[in-house]
Amino acid sequence: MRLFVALDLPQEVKVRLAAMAGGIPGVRWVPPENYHLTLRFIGEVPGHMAEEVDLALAHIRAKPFELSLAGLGTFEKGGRVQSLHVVAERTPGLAHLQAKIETALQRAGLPPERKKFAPHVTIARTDGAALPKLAGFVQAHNLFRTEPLTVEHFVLFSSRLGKEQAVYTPEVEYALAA
Ligand code: 2AM
Repeated sequence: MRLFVALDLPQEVKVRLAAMAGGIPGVRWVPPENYHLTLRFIGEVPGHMAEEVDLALAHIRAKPFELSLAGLGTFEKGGRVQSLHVVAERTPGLAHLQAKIETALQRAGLPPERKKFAPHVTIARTDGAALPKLAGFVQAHNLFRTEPLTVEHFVLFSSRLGKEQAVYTPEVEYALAA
C-alpha cells in the first residue's frame, strides 16, 4: 500500500481553492477532491507495516488547533518549477502534531523523514507551464488567505497512481481531543 498522513480540508476551503485554478497553459490542476495538507509521506509499505502505522497513529494524543492558509508558493527541481501550492502557516499546533506523527512513525519502524516540514496544499503540477503566466498567477493570487479553521482530526490516506490523477482514499480518521 502507498500511504501518507494528511489533513483533509473543509469543503468551503476546497471550493475557494478550486475557484482560483485555471488560466496557465501547460499545468495539471489538482482536482478539488484531492486537495490535502500532507503531514508525512510514507510511501509503499507491506500490509503488516500498514497495520503498525495505523496502531502508532491511533496512539497519538494531540489537541485540536487552528490552521490558516496564506499566500502561494512553488517548488522547483533542477531549475524547473514543478508544483504550485497554497502555503499553510506553520503554527505551533500544526508543528506539534507533525512532530508527534514523525516520532510515532519512526518508533513503528519507518526511516526518518529527511525533508524539512513545509506545510502546503498543492494546487497544480506545473512541469511544462509557461513561466511568465505562472509568475503572473502567483502575483495575482498572493493575497489569498483563509480564516483560521479548526483542525479536529487527521487522516491516513492510501494513494493509487492513476493515468491522469492519483486517487486518494481516506483509510482511517484519527480524532484530536482537548
Ligand atoms: P506534494 O503535493 O507536495 O507533491 C501524496 O503523494 C502526498 O504526499 C502529496 O501531497 C505529496 O506532496 C506528498 N509527498 C511527499 N513526499 C512525496 C514523495 N516522495 N512522493 C510522492 N508524494 C510525496
